[in-house]
Amino acid sequence: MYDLEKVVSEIERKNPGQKEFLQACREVIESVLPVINDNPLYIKNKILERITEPDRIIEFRVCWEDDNGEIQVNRGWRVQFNNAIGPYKGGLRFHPSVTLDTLKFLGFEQTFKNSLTTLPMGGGKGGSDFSPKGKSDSEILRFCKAFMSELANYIGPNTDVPAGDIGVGGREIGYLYGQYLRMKRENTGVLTGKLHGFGGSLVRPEATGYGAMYFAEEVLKQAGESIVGKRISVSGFGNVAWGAVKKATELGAKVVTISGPDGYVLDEDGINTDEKINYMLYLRSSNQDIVEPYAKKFGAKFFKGKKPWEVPVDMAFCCAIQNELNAEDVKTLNKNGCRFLIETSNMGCTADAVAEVKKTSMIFAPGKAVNAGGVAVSGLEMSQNSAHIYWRAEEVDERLKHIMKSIHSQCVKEGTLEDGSIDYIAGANIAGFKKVADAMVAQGY
Ligand code: 2IT
Repeated sequence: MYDLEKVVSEIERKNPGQKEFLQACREVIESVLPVINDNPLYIKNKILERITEPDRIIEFRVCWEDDNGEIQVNRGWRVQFNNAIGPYKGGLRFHPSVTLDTLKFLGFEQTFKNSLTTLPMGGGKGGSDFSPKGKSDSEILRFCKAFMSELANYIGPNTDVPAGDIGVGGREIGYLYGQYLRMKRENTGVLTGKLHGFGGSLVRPEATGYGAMYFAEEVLKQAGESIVGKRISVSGFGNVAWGAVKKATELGAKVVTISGPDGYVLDEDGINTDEKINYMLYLRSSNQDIVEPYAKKFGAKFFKGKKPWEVPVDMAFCCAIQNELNAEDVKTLNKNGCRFLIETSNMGCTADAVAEVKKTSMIFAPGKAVNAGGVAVSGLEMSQNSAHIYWRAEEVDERLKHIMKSIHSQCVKEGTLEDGSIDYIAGANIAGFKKVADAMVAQGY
């Protein structure tokens, strides 16, 4: 029999100082420990010890020349976490906050998320401490070439298929893929999130945000409600927030906030026209990491240095970065009548925030279920690439909807409590875990 605190302190001893990885491990283990303690095969096969240890970590130096001719040195990683159910799959993050700790937590989460999608994908994550902020297009190109020159040795369409994440969008994926093609001369589609003209799936750019809304619709349906007329706050302004705002508006909800490191925008009229929604794409491609220009352009309010959680809403979607929403924010949301907290970024809520939500009647949906639509459509991109075909947008969107519904059903199946309410955290963790654990048992050590 495993004891939670003993297990967690052993992981802490093995991974000193890796707070985010430990936070992610604790959350999953809390949910799955009863399942493990109940299954002699999981215990005998040391599944818990094995599943919290990445298969391997690749760390490399990335040297590139800036526009002044000066050599810059960054660090790059690929964490190949678990390939029991399919090739390693997960994004690349370029952000100054990236450390090995960050990528281990993301790779760990990705393993269970990918399992939930129903598609055959293992878990991986990579990236660099490179900051795209203020960089010119040629600097981004030179960095991407240097990064891929090293990474290309470790990836392949049946071994490891990276994609985008924070700081890595269509442009960066294009540059990375171009370098891979120059080196390997293999059009196998080894990265997902490519532009449509060279193998990218339609709906991939929208997929994470759309998927989050499809999942939220299921949560609402389960609670006997509808998304129509709901007032929503969103944090972030990047790819995920963009897709979420677009779909929420289309489904009849009203999104009133977006945010950046500079503060948040409150648009009481709703971020609801093509011009407003597409302006988010402009903000992102400008590489400045700010949202204030939106307020100036559309006559909305801007709150410098603040987070959007103080705005009264029915539903809150955190779409920016890990640990962006804390216990105080949950208290404020709850006090102001918010009833649904939909974690859309990876581990967007601190452990204290999650504990706080549990004290309220708010319904909480965890990131690894909510945001799985992005990697799911990446999986669909892999299928299209290996079959050398393209699917129509409607077909991809239909499959995405189906996958999000299936993730919701898995959460209900594994997370329904005695009183009939649903613990979405337990549901997602247990469902995601079981498939990977069973594969590991079947494959031996
Ligand atoms: O966190 C995520 O799931 C992603 N960044 C997307 C990964 C992917 O392979 O599409």
